[in-house]
Amino acid sequence: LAELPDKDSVLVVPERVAKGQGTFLLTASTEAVLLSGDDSLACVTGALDQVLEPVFGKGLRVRHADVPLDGALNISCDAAMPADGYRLEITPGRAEIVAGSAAGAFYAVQTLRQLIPAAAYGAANVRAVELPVVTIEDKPCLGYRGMMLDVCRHFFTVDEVKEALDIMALHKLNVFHWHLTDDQGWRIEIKKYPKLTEVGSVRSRTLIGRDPGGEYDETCRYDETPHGGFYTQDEIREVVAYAAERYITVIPEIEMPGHSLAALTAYPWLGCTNGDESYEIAGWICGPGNVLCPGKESTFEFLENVLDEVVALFPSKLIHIGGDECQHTRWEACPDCQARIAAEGLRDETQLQSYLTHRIDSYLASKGRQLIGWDEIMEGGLSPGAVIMSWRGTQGGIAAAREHHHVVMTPGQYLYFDKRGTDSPDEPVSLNLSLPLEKIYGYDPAEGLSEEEQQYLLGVQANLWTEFVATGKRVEYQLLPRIYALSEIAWSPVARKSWEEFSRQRLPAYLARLDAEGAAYQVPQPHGIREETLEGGCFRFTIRPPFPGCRVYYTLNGATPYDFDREVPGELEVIVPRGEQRVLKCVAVTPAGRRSMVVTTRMGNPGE
Ligand code: TNX
Repeated sequence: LAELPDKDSVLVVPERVAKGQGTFLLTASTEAVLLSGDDSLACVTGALDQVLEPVFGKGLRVRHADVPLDGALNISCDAAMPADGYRLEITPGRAEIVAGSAAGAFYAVQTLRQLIPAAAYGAANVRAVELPVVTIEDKPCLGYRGMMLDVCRHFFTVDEVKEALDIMALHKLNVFHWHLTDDQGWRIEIKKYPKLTEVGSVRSRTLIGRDPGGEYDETCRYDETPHGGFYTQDEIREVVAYAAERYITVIPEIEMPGHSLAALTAYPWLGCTNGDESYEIAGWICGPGNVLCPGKESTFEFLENVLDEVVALFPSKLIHIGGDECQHTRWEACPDCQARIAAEGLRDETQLQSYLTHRIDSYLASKGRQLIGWDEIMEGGLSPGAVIMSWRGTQGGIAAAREHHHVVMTPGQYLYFDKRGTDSPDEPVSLNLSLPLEKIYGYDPAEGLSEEEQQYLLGVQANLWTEFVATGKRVEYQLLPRIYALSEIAWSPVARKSWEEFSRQRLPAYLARLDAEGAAYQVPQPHGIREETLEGGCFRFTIRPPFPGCRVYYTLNGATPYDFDREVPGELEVIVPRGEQRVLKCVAVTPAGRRSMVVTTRMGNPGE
């Protein structure tokens, strides 16, 4: 592993780093020089502005030249380099970015941002920053580096979506999967079917929680307050353009044939009961009646009309059609579905879903697009052009790759960012499962795939479902710092990854930076203690803060610790008198005042 430019630099491990002596002085009057008259590079100057305006209060002056200039930040493209790759070379005389494409240059600018001291950020009036002399060569190991945001379970404004895109861009991710329709709301304006948003974007109540330890429906509680929102087509175009400026492709998801309660509420004739049934958009859990009727031609006409408007809005080659968690009960009792099964010689309802997927697959292909869906779409027979998004573990993805279909790995056990970070009872209400950072970091998307099969691995994606995520800040909290680990999974070859080095060196520096920038993020718990019950009477803990500058406070009486409580002195000794119990609670507090989840350790002699 190459030495990093600085112990406290926060790079995703690059391919090659060579650190030199000295610094380059980047000032508000340094010029950005675009070489070789390559017009595609012009958009990179926007990225530079975004990085440098918060430092200098303005962007760099841009000029064109034929050769690199001293004292300047020179940017050029070299077709011989890997497409998304780049070289960032900083010498005392000048800075230079040579990239395989404009996207590569964009990533170089993100790396440059990480070389700027955190303290310069947001100041907006800094005169000069010292960049360390270094050569960094880098390229991503996976082409598809994605993040999914569910805007149905809770609606997020255009600005909130843009914030999520900004976070993605900083971490060099390049696919935003936008989950736009579900049982809890239809969020994209479709001109031909205005009720989809007039009716389908508002529901009467929202899930707020459930009994601790309770599972799903039985113990859910709702707020009984209307919730709604949707994006106009202009807003969709605005988001797509904003993403494109960050070299992010937006893949829209239109769920079918399940998870369709919002569409059914707007247009009940899409269901199996001929419009006789009255539907109601769900607060969360809904029954088997959330499925479209694939027995009727009118359903396909609807889907094709919707997709016509969708493909006009999204330039993405891949279009996501959902396909997950579709219950087939309604189809069993539907004369139209049964007639379709008979007419098409299908074996059962599972094949009926596959029939729908096949038809939509060829429809999208006729428009020059490609279908992608959750791994359930494989059941009943894989559609020829389909790309599989493997969420129920990795098996679906592996099976699809064996059948020479492209796959995106997004297994729930590693990459579901809606899960909570720890098992602390203080965690905000979330899915009843936890996903520690180390588990995310350790995921290898190529696992289980032979070398030959790996050519079908497009990449990885993390999913943020939002049943329990109600605000933009909470989105940020669920993503950070997890998306840093995701970025390294997607960007760095497995052989270069090291949890030790990541968690001990780069993560603390990264977190200190997040803290200084005022981000909402999951503050790691203090090191050296965990959620557990210990037997005995005398204990000694060596407790360390999650990153330098944090302080750790504790109580021994079961109360929640605050920053006016006693501070852990590193080595903490706890003596439990005979027959008694002690509850040690610790919390880390960052320089910006953010708190970790409390760690609770119970101690004593239960037998006495
Ligand atoms: C399953 S993951 C779903 C989502 C839920 C998620 C968490 C997937 C394709 N479907 O609809 O939000 O579990 O509850």
